[in-house]
Amino acid sequence: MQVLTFHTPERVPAGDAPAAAVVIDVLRATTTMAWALHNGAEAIQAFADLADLEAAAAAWPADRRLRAGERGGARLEGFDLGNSPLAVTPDTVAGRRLFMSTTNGTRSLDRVRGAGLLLAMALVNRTAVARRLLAAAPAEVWVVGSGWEGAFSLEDTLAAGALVAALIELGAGDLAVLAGNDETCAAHALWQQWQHAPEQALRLASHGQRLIRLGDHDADFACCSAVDSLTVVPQQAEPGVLRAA
Ligand code: 3SL
Repeated sequence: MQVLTFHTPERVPAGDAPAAAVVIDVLRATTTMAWALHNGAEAIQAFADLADLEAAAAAWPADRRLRAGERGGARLEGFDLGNSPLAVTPDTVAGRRLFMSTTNGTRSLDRVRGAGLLLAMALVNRTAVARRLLAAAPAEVWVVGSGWEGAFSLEDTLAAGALVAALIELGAGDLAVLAGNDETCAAHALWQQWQHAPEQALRLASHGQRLIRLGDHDADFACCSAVDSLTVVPQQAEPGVLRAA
């Protein structure tokens, strides 16, 4: 299985959809999605566009929906939730669908929604995602970091490297996974550097610094850097809708 890494959704080639894609937004969209599904949310419906989100949410029973999301790290006005993985507790989300839009993560999902197999990954579920990929065994997988408004982000490429390391550890073969894609080799090297201190990397990252400026996010950093703390795999079940797999 060859891994092609794209640091941002903007770098994903237009045209053909891949057989398999993994979208990463460690801080914090895909971490929050994984926790919400782990805690019993019925599904996550992801939107790049807020008007589309409002229309779809309005058509859903009020007692079984939550609007969740942020722009620039701050909760969207009038929404039930922001984008913290700590807020998606079982009491809040069980049995409900989250209609979700975030600055970068939901745009990344939208970019590869045509993939045959589409998974959402963060550090919290990287080994579970690696196992799912190995079971599906696509010849090629596109790993898409969300970045920040078109720019590289340390934490998403770090997580891409963590996924690559897990694939190799689980027997995918290092040459098969790495060869021929410089971004994948660089992501793997980044993980070798930070694997014993992922929270430190998240705090140093430009978006980590943005969250620190916005206020106390200590618990978010601890949660988002807890490697392999979950076994849930958010998987696209219909366009834009992710369910636990
Ligand atoms: O960019 C995104 O999609 C968000 O995850 C950003 S934040 O961590 O919620 O600010």
